[in-house]
Amino acid sequence: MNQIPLDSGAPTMKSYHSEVPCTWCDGCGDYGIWTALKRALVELKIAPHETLLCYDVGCHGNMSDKLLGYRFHGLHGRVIPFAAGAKLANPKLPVLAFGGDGASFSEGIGHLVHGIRSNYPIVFVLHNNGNYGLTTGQASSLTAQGVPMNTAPNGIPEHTLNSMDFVFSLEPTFVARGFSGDIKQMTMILKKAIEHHGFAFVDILQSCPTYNHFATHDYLLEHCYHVEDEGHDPTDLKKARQIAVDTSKRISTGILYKIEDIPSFYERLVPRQGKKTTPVEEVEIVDVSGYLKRFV
Ligand SMILES: Cc1ncc(C[n+]2csc(CCOP(=O)(O)OP(=O)(O)O)c2C)c(N)n1
Repeated sequence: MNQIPLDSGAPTMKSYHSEVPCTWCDGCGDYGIWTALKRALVELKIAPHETLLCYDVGCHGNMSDKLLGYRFHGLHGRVIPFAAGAKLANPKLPVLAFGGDGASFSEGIGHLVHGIRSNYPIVFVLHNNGNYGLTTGQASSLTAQGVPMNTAPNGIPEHTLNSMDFVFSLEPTFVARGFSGDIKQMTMILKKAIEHHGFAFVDILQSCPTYNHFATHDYLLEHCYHVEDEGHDPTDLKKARQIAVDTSKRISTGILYKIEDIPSFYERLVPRQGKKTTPVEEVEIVDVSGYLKRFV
């Protein structure tokens, strides 16, 4: 049965098991991200009923019924506002939002801008497969220039958006990058992102064997390196931006940037100052019939 288990014991990978079979292509990076997500939640002892997982529309969004827990599967490009709203209503709940590069850097890019600048206390995981996967390989703004795609047989005429430079221009408080073939490092990244108290931007370079023939699993395997192995200081903004942006020779992965002393959006809300309760705990039934009488 696909019911959320409410056991009081520590969660295991099995607690997240859904009987809905996966439909991703063989070799899709979504399998790795799916596994790392469950591992991160289990290692943080977060049970399926203790978190909210919000999915955009796309191949990655089809993960929403491939695991148990409270899940929301929304409109294309619109996952961030929903996740932020849910989190502000119930700030005690870890809220994670997942979106593709088509949704997040093309169609819904405005929401990403305001998610980062607002420092909403949520995790945003970018399934960065460099194309619109579900609708069969159209170019997104993160597709490499000159590469033939289904809607651009001669390659896209526009230049590729430098997503990391863009993200850093928005003054983020947490930026990480992972690779869908590295479950161990992705698990570490997701755990740190969940523990971050502001907006955690997690870019996962995801292999898409069907439509992405420029940043393949093998290419990413050969080019990615762990910043933690090179003693990177994630509080060094200048260095973080530089290693995030320059991927010409090799690709930095790990926690690239993190500062904790910037208040989140919720912490900045004046009416919430000093409140011990959350908005969902304050919801009450109000009799409005007295107000309605004014209109009759
Ligand atoms: C508002 C809206 N625009 C377009 C679509 C059609 N659509 C559905 S999935 C998709 C592609 C998703 O690509 P991406 O966000 O990169 O995620 P991926 O499938 O690669 O994981 C598109 C264009 C839609 N469902 N809703």
